[in-house]
Amino acid sequence: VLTVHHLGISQSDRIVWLCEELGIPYVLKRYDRDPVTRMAPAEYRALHPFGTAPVITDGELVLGESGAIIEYLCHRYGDGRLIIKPDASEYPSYLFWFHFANGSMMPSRMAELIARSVGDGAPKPLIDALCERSNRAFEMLEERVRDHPYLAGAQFSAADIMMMFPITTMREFAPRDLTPYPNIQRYIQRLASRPAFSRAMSIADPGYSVPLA
Ligand SMILES: N[C@@H](CCC(=O)N[C@@H](CS)C(=O)NCC(=O)O)C(=O)O
Repeated sequence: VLTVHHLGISQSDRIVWLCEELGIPYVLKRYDRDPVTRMAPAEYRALHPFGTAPVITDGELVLGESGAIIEYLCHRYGDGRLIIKPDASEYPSYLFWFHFANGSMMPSRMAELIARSVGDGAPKPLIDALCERSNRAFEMLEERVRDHPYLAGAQFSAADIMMMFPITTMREFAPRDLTPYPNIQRYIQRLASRPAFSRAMSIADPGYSVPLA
């Protein structure tokens, strides 16, 4: 049986959302973060050598990394739905944004978080450069969703599932005022209005409301 190991208020909510979108049966196992460090508890770490969320288990298989899990589930259990096919004109955009979410956007958000938390302990030009990277990511996204409802274009895809966390829940850790980004605000509302999204969030983190606005 497919088990989604969900660390509370984390990137693993993507996997619950994906399963709800695709109607894939799964068992949810929820773990709370360590109350002091906010890191994954020992029980979660023991699941996978890297020990970060998300992790799924499927029979003998233990798989980590959001992007890998999403591709695995879409292909193995979802008939390739939510993946844009290589012959589609939107394929390169789909690939770019799917990978940009975790390959560049999340690292830039993490760098911003660290730069801001070390404060005076780091040279200001370095802090500015790190924050500027994150600014660029938001500006690019703002531009992309100006005329496209979804990252791949007209069609909702796995790239949108990858992108939601860095622009919503991640703002709890690395604050970001969305006032300068009206298109991103509309994009977030568009994704959040999907029934599978609200269902997934109430299953994954009952009582928590994802910062949308
Ligand atoms: N690129 C990884 C990032 C995983 C990651 O950093 N997850 C965080 C949750 S948002 C985590 O597990 N933090 C707790 C810890 O590191 O102990 C993925 O998408 O799977």
